[in-house]
Amino acid sequence: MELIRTSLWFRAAALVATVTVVVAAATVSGSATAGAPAAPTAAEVNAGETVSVVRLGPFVLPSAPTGEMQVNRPLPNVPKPCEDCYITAIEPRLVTADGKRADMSTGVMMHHFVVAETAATDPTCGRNGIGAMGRRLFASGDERTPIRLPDGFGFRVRPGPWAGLIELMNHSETPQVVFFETVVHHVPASTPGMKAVTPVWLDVNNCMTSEYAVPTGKSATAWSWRSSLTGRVVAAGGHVHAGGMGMTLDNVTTKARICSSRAGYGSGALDGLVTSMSTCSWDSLGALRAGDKLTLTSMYDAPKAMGDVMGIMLIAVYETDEVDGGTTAPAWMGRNPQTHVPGGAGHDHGGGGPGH
Ligand SMILES: [Cu+2]
Repeated sequence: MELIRTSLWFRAAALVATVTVVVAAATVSGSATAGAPAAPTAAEVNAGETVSVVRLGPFVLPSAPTGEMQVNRPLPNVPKPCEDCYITAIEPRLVTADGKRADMSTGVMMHHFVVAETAATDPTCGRNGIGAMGRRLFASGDERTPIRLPDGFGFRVRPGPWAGLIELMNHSETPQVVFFETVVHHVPASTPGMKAVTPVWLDVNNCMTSEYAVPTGKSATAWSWRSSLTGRVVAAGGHVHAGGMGMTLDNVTTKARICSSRAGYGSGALDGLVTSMSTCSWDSLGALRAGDKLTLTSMYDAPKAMGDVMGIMLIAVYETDEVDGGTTAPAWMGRNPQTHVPGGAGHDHGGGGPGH
């Protein structure tokens, strides 16, 4: 994936990856939208779960004398949190060497992290474009959305390598060293009753750079996919950039809303930045049959026209013929995004380089 558009690209120092098994509760960045109900996240450690922290880094971010410094690199071998296990929750974070949150309050932006199973084929891209890296499994933007699957569901970790991509930015005039971590909850594969889910990546500009253009003001951009899977959607979470209101996912064939993922915005040093996306997680967010048309709609209220925003939703599908099983998800998980987009959204952080 060739996204290097700055001469200031810098190859980071040798990558050291470690997996630490932590038995205590995970820490969670509390960024849920005030007052709104939230889907279950990685905040709690459920009975039988082990929590592992997969740490990537250090990433050395040089100072940004001309506005921003970018580290954009493939990660050919991302360590797995466990083997022969199910992942039940994931929380991404970007931290300094002493474990403090690294973010735009000190000029650091977590642009994106994507991890894929290299031996598996991506459900929506095949091996085309970004699908060359394999089946996309999990991703994080600067909002660092934690996701928890409903009780009894898990992503089955299978033999074979994982690979990733990471892009980080330093907008400050001070060099910085950061680590990317995923806090992963998992249970052994032998856990009775666990149901495996399939990760499916839905994207307004799928298989390519994921970037698309929005005009000034309100816009809704739709993208559709004919499902190749039969089952139930059990989890979903979106990703938009500054200026985004959120996104919805509908099964157009059955005329059913599956999930609405709303953007939340920060304040103070994080003013104008997306700091949270709501997620949906339930044992049935909606039935899905092979051939059904799924439509993703990405909504922006942009203070200016932008050429490089994103609209991505990752969903987890429990493949089963019992598509009408499970229980009905609470109505708020399907509500339209109604987030107010602050006036500062979409501004350049230092300007000149790639957008965010
Ligand atoms: Cu993005």
